Amino acid sequence: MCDPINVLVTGAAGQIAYSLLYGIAKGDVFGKDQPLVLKLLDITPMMGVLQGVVMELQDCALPLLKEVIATDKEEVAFKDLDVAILVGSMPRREGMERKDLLKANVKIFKSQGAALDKYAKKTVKVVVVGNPANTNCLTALLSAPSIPKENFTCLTRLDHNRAKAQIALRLKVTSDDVKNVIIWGNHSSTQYPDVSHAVVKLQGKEVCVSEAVKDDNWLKGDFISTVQQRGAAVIAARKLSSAMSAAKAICDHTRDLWSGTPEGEYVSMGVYSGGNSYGVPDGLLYSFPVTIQNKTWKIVEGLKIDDFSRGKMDATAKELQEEKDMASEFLSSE
Ligand code: NAX
Repeated sequence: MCDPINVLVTGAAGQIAYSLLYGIAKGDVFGKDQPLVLKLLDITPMMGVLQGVVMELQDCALPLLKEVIATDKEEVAFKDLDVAILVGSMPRREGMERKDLLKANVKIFKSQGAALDKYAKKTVKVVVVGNPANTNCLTALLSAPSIPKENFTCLTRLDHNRAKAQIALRLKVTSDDVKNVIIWGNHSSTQYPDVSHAVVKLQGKEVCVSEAVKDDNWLKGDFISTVQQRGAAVIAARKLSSAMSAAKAICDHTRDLWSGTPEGEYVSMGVYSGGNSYGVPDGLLYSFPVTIQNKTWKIVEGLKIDDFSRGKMDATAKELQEEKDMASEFLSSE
């Protein structure tokens, strides 16, 4: 067995973490022979609840879990990290303006970015989940100048999995028969779920999703809005936001970052745009199709973009630019 790695989950007393921690601790993400130390960060009023989570993790009696450290202190949580999964954020309260929400989150992710910069390993891989995920990720990245920008990613895998699942349900196959769907842009209702390059396995043969579905109106209409609005639909039905599926998506995202993507397959991930791919402006944290090898992601280049896609990709970039401008204002005034 190798040395344990240090993995942090923030928002550890929350509902996504409750579904996520077991998967990580039993080896679904870093492999069945990778021991780990789990660090759990939440805010001070949640320390009692967090102790309950610690007890349950202990009671799972998992061989890979060497130690659990629960804390409300960033200097403890961020020390020597190999992986940081930032789930905790300020939730939107009733009547709260988008601007106020952004401001509260800039404060959190500026502080956590600075803590990464100061205490974590320079090789740390950072996965931001807490919303607004793309802009929170950008805030953390900008606040951690000594860590490579490429080490920061944000979660759009839940949207990616939702898109796969909608196609699979429509074609009466399983999700693993569908590959290379893309989520472009922001993890918000402006995201663009795109299946123009996706393929599906039907009777042992790979065919384009558009040929298999044979309904362009659906693909350009209800399919897109169903994926965009899926989070709201889950809240309406469950009276709580997605947790099980979010935890699964975080496991998928982090496992791929750690071990790579399968040959011939790409996944969606929010990453730093250098301004050289698909006309997305430099400096946005935008979801692209990526492949991963040796713990390094690469944007899939050269996919053909038609006018319909172009419009949707630009609209979500515009929203991200607005969020970025607002966050920058708060970043400099904080
Ligand atoms: P919960 O409200 O159940 O849990 C959040 C936890 O974060 C709470 O325990 C809270 O005390 C803690 N927290 C707040 N501020 C903190 C800070 N500064 N440091 C450490 N912990 C802090 O929310 P949950 O359902 O678990 O969702 C967590 C976040 O994930 C939300 O922001 C949510 O919007 C976001 N999501 C993002 C998704 C994505 O695809 N990017 C999908 C799922 C989810 O909606």
